[in-house]
Amino acid sequence: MILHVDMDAFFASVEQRDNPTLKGKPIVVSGHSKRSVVSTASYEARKFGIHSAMPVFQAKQRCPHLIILPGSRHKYAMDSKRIMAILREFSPMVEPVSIDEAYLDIRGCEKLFGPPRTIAGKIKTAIFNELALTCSIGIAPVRFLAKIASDMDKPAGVTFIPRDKVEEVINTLPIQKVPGVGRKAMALMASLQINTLGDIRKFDRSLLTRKFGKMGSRLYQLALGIDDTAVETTSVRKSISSETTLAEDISDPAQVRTILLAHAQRVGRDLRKKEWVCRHVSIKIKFSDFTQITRGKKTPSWISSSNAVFDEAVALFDKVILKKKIRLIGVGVSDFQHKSEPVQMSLLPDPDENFEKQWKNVDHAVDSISQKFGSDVVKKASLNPSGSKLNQTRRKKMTDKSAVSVRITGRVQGVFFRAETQKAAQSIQVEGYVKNLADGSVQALFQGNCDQIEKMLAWCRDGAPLSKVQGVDSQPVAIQPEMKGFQIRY
Ligand code: TTP
Ligand code: MG
Repeated sequence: MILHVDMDAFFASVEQRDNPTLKGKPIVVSGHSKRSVVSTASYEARKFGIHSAMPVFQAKQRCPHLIILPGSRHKYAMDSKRIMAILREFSPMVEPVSIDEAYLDIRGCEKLFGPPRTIAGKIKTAIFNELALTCSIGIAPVRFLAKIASDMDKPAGVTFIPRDKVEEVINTLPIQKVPGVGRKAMALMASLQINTLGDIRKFDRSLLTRKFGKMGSRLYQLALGIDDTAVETTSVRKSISSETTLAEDISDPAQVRTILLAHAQRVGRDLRKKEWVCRHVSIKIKFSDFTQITRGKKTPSWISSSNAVFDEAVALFDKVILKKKIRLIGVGVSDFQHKSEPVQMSLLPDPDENFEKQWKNVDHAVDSISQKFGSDVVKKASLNPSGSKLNQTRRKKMTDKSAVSVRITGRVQGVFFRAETQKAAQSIQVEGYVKNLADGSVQALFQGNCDQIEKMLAWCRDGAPLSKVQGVDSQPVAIQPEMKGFQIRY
């Protein structure tokens, strides 16, 4: 069976979720100029006959109190990423086809998650719990019918077309609903009295091909319930990266190096987990004015040790002339191959070979400890230059106030996680904030005495009931004197 998942009024729903005062109101996402068209309309606006691609001035005429929002592609892309990640928890065969829709081949997943309708229900719940957004799902034995089905009961509906209902659906399906049948083809369809997909079967294939070209032959197949288009997954990852938006903008190169090291460790760990080696390292820096640069280089040999990634990243960073403060730092690797694949050996002896071997041993030890106890347990000494500041403070006095900046990765970007974190923080009585970062992780700042902070970190590691925490990295930061209570920031 194939599932087609399509988000409901995607851009508009994201806006309504992030600003509850927009809930239940007619809104559109679009530009404000005379020439702008609606990219999407909330279901409340659709009641006025407003739809995608309609000029905004016309939409305004239909609904004078229409709220027009500029939207943020970046924000929608982040939600889209999270949606696709949720879908991949249900099947390895996921094919995203646009920012808000994807096909899933659920063959073989039924033992794990139940029959198709149950899987669809679980997907809807997972997306809603994590992102507070609704979707509609179509289920059918072939791809094109799954897509058609997802549109049959919008919003928030699940439509199942079982095998024995396929013929009935085809016989009654208006031909214009078939993907690919545009306005031009429709005129010809009318002249041939083709009103439903089933009507196609009245004609032979060669006539359909003559009249409609390639599409004619495809329609002939579809009318017979045949659609060989498989769900294509592009499971090969092209890059691995790790980045953080900093709690405060920084300009101290030593601090930047510490952060580069943390990212190199994370990226290196991912590489080794997959048993890959890489040939390209890059860094990304976003400045306080939101301008961004990336710098990359091919490495002299295939690498997988965190230290080698770090060295390349630092070499790239050292060439950057810093004129502005930095708000985001990231490290990425790409150009992979499996570590067992033969590599072109250098003709000259590699002076770094022994060095790389030593680091492999260190990485191995760090990876196995991280796997057992979580990624924040072991860090290279240079990450904690003064031995953990948190530990020092604890040695001094457990009741001393301190603050830590925390990055939590995994399936954590959801309203629930933020709300649960706030609740936990309030009950443990730490001050601070929690917010989602654009890369899908969560950033928090906890401020309180050391045992309160430890409790809070332990809570994060265990995670909220509906989340899946993968890593909790904490770094001591300066105490924020103005902080009062614990807030959710957006
Ligand atoms: P759609 O899935 O076509 O529409 P939708 O999700 O807004 O509404 P529905 O409930 O009917 O599925 O498109 C997904 C997003 O793509 C949509 O929210 C905005 C964007 N989009 C455009 O930018 N321009 C367009 O012309 C269309 C159709 C969509
Ligand atoms: Mg949609």
